[in-house]
Amino acid sequence: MRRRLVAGNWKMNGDLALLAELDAIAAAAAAHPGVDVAMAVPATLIAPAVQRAPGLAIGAEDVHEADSGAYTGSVSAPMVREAGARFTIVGHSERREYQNETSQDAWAKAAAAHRQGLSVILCCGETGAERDAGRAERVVQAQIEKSLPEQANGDWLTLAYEPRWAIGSGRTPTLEEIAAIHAIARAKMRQLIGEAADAVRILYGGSVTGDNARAIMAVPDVDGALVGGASLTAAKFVPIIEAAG
Ligand code: G2H
Repeated sequence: MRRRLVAGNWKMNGDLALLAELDAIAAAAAAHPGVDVAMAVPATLIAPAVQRAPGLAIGAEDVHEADSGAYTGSVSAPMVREAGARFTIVGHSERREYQNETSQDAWAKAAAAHRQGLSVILCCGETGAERDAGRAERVVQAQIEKSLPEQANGDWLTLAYEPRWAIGSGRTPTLEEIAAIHAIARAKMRQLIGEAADAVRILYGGSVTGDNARAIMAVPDVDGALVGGASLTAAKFVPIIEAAG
């Protein structure tokens, strides 16, 4: 039985003042012990977020694949772990789009994070053009094939399906479209890591709100949500936790 996970992703937003939102989010998480709640924040906010909300799983939005070295501006898995992160996102579509990251990069980053004992949310998802061309399923299968670490299991890895055209757009796929991709993602993981795939959670991400979360999380093989815009305030994020509970 997979526990539901509701994970926020602040992206390049937030400051020390915004950490006050974590108080009500942590309270909602405590009130819903059957739901795992996590929040990925900018690297500079990890330590103060952990201090503000010690009961909440605070994570990073990305890590470099190397533990250290001459990579100006990058942040490594040991660094975010030392700051108090318990997990990291890797392979987010905004990293793929603006930093030209590939599925192979996501694989290496996931492995680097796992070496440090961090949990990983590994993202995949097709572009609008790929969906329009009828290639969504094949694209997601290929991304999983290239990015899923061989040693992946549900103890430390979560997959997130985020159709790029749904991110921050207010548009979401139909529930049938979500179900279809989650089913092929599960099948692809089974092919790659066998029965361990059954314990790997698959989150849906892309314009999740308090209004659509309940219906989306009722779809088979949807084990929670990765939430961007609606994670920036407790008023918007708490209803998603409640919908999962
Ligand atoms: C997808 C999602 C969170 P949003 O990127 O990762 O963002 O909920 O704003 O579409």
